[in-house]
Amino acid sequence: MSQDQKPTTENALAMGRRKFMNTAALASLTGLVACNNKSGASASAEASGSASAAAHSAADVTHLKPGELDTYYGLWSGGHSGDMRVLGLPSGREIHRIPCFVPDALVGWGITNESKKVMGTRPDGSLKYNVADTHHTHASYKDGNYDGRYAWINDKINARVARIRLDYFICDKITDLPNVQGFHGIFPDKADPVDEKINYTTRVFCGGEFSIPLPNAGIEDGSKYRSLFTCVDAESMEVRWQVLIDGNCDLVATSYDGKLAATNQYNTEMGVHYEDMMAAERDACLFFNVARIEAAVKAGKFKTIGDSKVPVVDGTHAANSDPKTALTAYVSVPKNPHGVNASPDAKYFICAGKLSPTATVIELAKVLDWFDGKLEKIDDAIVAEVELGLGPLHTAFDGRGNAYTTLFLDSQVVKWNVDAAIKFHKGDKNAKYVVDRIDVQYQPGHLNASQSETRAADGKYLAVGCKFSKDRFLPVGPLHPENEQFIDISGEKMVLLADHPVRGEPHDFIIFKRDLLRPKQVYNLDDFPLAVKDPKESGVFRNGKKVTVKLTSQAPAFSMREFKLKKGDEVTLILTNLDKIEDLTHGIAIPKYNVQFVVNPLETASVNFVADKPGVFWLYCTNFCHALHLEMRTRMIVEG
Ligand code: K7E
Ligand code: CUA
Ligand code: CA
Repeated sequence: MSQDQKPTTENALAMGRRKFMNTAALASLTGLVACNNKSGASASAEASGSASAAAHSAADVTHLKPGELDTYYGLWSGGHSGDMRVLGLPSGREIHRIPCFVPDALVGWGITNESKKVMGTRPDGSLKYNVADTHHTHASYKDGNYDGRYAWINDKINARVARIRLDYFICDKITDLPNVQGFHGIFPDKADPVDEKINYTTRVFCGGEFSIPLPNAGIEDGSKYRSLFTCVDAESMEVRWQVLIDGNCDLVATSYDGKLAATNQYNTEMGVHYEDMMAAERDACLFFNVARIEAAVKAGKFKTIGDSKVPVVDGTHAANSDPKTALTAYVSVPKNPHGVNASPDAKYFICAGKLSPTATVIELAKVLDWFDGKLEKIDDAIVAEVELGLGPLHTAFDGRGNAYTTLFLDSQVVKWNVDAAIKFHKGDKNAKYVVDRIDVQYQPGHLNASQSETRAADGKYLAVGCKFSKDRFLPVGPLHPENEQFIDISGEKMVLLADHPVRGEPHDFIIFKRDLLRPKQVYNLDDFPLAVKDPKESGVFRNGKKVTVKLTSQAPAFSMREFKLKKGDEVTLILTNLDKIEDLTHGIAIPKYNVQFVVNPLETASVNFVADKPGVFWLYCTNFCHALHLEMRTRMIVEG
């Protein structure tokens, strides 16, 4: 195969089509085409029929036998659903959805007092926000690998960051970022820049994408708008500090030594119209010197903005021209880059060009040299800038020196070798850096490989989030699902294994080995201050109009068969599930009162409502828990 170091659209497409035939043919011969579209079927008809045994068994890995467990977890952003999805891979089965920013009727997220406290409420008790747009999810690190403590996910709409506890797979904190709009990229740090003993995540960095007046007043002059880069404490979830910057933030990456964080910038022009945002030929990858920023905050070299008490240091060009004191460094990157990813060998950040057909490789040691006054020009930290194809967006890694970049416009993933790209950039025009290309269906955004963003990148699987599915699934009207594709990257050539429809719009995800997590399947009764620890504590406790109803569940009954209220009572209903057995969840619904939530084994949850409707109401269990599940009811009598 000829090496296309400078791919034009035509040769990239022509080449891709050849590949597509091969891939589709392989897929058809391994049975995948049974549920596939006609392009796959016709391709298979023309195929020579020489699918290798290796490809066959590779495809089989996505089809687990009944009862078999997956070997990887995937944490997927839920997109507009405002939740996090948990997948098992390689099968791609969705196992769980963790509600975060948006109510979820299954578990009663946004209904129970406990979940509303996490989500945030207005003074009248209603939820502060009902919508979200999650893009990026990343998990906490230790020693350069996931440690199974936490994951974080962003809400772009309302500039919130949610933390997920990975022991119980629940969202336990949501933090609003002050003075930020369009909070986009997020990445936890992997170590402390100063204290070597802290080899785990203690900070979460958040990129503010949209520039606004600071503080936000209705000012039309866009040249007065700025963006902020925010650091959130991983444990307390308090906002630690912010950096005022020129341009904007998009995606975020962090170095393995904790010294550097970076964000790619597509709007260094600080334009307010999209034409203006594309005016310059180059934008930037903006580096943050974490230790210096924290020293500046400690030394009181900050201001605050509006009502926020968060220290804001100055990271603009004007304040950071001297490398010896600079908090930030702006590395020039071609036209409206998208995506910045850290290579698992800890050496490089790679920015994809988006409007430029290139990827830019930045060597982190050289960025640190610049901060130390040992590198004259910050742009000399660029060690490669190579053409990959049209519309490069995001990059993943296999731990064997190869990078995989999505090409949005070419509808491809290109596999390329980083060292070869560096050699090519240095002048060795024989260095063949493009290793393989594969067509994907269609227009890929994010991709990620198994363990990609860790030191333990294992180069087995690659998932690709395709923004358009077009003809890949049964038609369901105008709103198409997206197509998440699964690719085997264990060999020299990529092999497409499976398509999965997914509701919009996940953007990003991570994939890691299942033994990195040890989830708990039963709660601890003592973790709930309101727990009703014994059925004998059940009852209706009245204090004037304020009434507390304490209830427990144990299959197949609630602790009270009935209870009485008076019209107008302000009720807090507390339910503890005293069943201790794994998978024995009960639910409770109150007809006409808009209440439904579940309690998992040894969990306690509560709701508030006003008993404003007299009558008889059957509270019933909503999870089929027992042969007598249908009989699991409690009569609530509201006297008029
Ligand atoms: Cu990570 Cu979609 Cu928010 Cu790229 S963004 S695709
Ligand atoms: Cu408890 Cu059904
Ligand atoms: Ca630009």
